[in-house]
Order: sequence, then structure tokens, then C-alpha cells
Amino acid sequence: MEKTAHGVLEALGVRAYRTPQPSVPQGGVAEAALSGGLAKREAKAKRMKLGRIARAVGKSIIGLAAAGMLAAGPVALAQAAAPAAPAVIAAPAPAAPVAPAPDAVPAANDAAAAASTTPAATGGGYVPMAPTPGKGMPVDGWLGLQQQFSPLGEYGAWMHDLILMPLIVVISIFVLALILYAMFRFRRRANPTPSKTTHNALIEVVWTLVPVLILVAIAVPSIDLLAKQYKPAPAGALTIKATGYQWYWGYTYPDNGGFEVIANMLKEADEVKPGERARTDADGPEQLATDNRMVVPAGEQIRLQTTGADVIHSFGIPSLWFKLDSVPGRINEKVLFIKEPGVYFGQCSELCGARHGYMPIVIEALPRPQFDAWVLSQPGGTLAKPGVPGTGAAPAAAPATIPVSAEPAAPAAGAAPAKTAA
Ligand SMILES: [Cu+2]
Repeated sequence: MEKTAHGVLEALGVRAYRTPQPSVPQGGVAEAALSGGLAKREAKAKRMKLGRIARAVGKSIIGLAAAGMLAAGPVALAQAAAPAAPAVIAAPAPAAPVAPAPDAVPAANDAAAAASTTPAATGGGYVPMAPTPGKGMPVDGWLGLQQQFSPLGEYGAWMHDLILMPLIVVISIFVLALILYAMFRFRRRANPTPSKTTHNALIEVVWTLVPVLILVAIAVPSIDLLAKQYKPAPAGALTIKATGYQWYWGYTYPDNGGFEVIANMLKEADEVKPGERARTDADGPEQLATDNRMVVPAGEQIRLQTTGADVIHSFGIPSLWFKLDSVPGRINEKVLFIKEPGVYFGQCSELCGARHGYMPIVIEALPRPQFDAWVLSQPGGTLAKPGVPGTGAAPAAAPATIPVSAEPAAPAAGAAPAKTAA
């Protein structure tokens, strides 16, 4: 009899869960039937109340999720219209994160930093730019993404900081709260007769639908960002090819005469051989500074191609939202856009071999006139007319000059005699 009543209720999907039932004495059937009538009515009223609460909660969750979707939609559209997503990243701490100069040569380092030049200043009026502390490089104690200097980077950081992180935090707290509630409310002492309920249509619909809506809300900006990252460069864009070698980088400029700049990591003052150039703070942080840099124009779309000469490397600059595998035998390409002049540091991001950790990347973004001056200071450097076919090389025709040994034949940037052995 009681079983049938439960069955009917369950079929109607009324109950959120089965409340603890007082155990019915096996012998006194008549007694049980008498007392059961009243108890059942009470229990039914309680169950109906619970059902109403569950439905109300479910409706409000669905409403919230729908509101979230409606809010996320226009935001994503606004992002699509204006690539400059709201940058919510606070500026890095002004404290200079550049590693302090080794005690052995403090005077030399200070002098170099003060003059904002490096001993490797090349000809043609080009003077390597001194990096801004905390910009385009890791900062001590910093949590989260590096401050971004490209529109896509700002978009990605916005998505990480304002969509993914809040969602992760809210979901984690919600699940933790549910677990704690279940642990205390339904512990054996407080709940000696466990419920045998197995289904609840409403709750099942809610906990299926809400995650689906959350995933859709994440997917909209996520796919948009992904698509933008693989948008090809415009026809007239400057092409630069970065080649990963064991274990240093080479930067070829097919539109500007096809010269290649070889960049090796700079050693510390106590590691260099006599005559070799040691790193100074004007070069950049320890283990990130290179003797020559990949110099690019700022505020322009650059078609950056990468390839590997020997093994798979990966060209990664965290503050520019750029990471692309450099695979032998193929050319990968992606747009590099740097909003403002500066020096940006990265590293090989694919475990490529014994000296994988010693092939940093330094990109120096300059205003166009200064970039042109730098190009002309390079051996064989010519100025291409942007957008005019024939004045530069075809996009995918970067010459594949591969130095045979790890010690490259000639440094492209002339006056840098102290090359570190690769
Ligand atoms: Cu590598």
C-alpha cells in the first residue's frame, strides 16, 4: 500500500528526495494502517513543499544561465567588432625585476644601463633599445598572464580573467558547498534511514542543462578568439621567418634582402671567456637576453613564419600572445602584431634537446623609420615597398640558409664579436 503511494508520487516526479520514514512495526498491520494515514498526509505535505522549492531553485538557475547567455552574447559580438578587448590587467609592479648585476662587474653594468646602450651597438645609427623593467618579461611574484601588448593578447587575457577564472571559482565553491552540505546533512547520525530515491526528473534536467549553457557561453568567445588567431596576414604584410636551430634562433627578412640575424643567449659576466661579451641589464634579464634581436616594426601586421632546421622548436612570446611550433620541413605562419615599441622576451617552448633552456627569443619593436634604419644597417638589407608585389620576396619563399654548425658562420648584425657558443 505504502509502496504504491510512493510509486505514484515518483511517477509524478513530485519529490526532491524521500524523507526518512519511521520504521513500521512488522506485526501490527492494523496499527500501522491507522497511524500511517496521518503520517502520510504530513509527509506528503512536506514532500510537496520540497518539490516546490526544488522547482523554484531550478527555474532560477535556468533563468540565471539564460541571463548569462544573453549577457555573454553581445559582449562576444562587441569583441568581434572591436578587437581591443577591455584590458583589465593591472600594470606590473614597478619594482625592477631585472636580475641584479653580478658583483664582479657592477660598475660596468651600471654604466651600460645608465647609457641605455649595449656594447653591441651596430652601425647605421641603430642602438639596441634598453628593455623597460617589467614590460614584455616575467615579473617576480606575478600571478596570471603577462601583461599583453597585442590586441589578441588583450582579448585572450580578458577571456581568462573575466570569463574563465570567475566561472572556475564559482563552480568550485558551489561544488565544495554541495559536498559539505551532503556530508553534514546526510551523515549517519542525523539521517539513520537513508533515502532510496534514484531519480528526479527536474534536478536531472537542471544539472544537464546548466553545464551545457555554461559550455556554450565559454565556446562563443573561445571559438571567436581561435578563429582570429589563424586569420592570415594581409597581402602587403612584412614577412619575417624565425628558424629554430640547435640551440639558437635565426631571423630571416625575405622582404628586405633576405639577410639572416643569428641570436644567441648572452652569458653572465662570470661565465664569459676573455673577449666575449657578457650580459648587461640593458640587454635584458638573465637567461632571456640575446646578443642580436629580432627587430620588427611596431603597430603593423607582420607575417611571422617559423620553421625548424633540425628538430622541433617552438617560438613563444608570452606578452605578445604568440606561440607557434617550428617544425623541420614545414613553414607555420601567424600574424604578429605589437601595439607599441618595446623589447619583448620569450623562449623556445618545445623541449628540443640538451640546450633547449638556452635559446631565448628577444623581439625589439621599433617605429617604422627606426626599423627601416636598422634594416639598412644590416649587411644586404634593402627596403621593400610595402604592398607592392615584386619589391619583396613572395610570402612563403624565405631563403632557407641553414648554418651547418651550431657555431654560425657570421653574425648578421656585424659588430657583435662576442658570440656565445651554442
Ligand atoms: Cu628549441
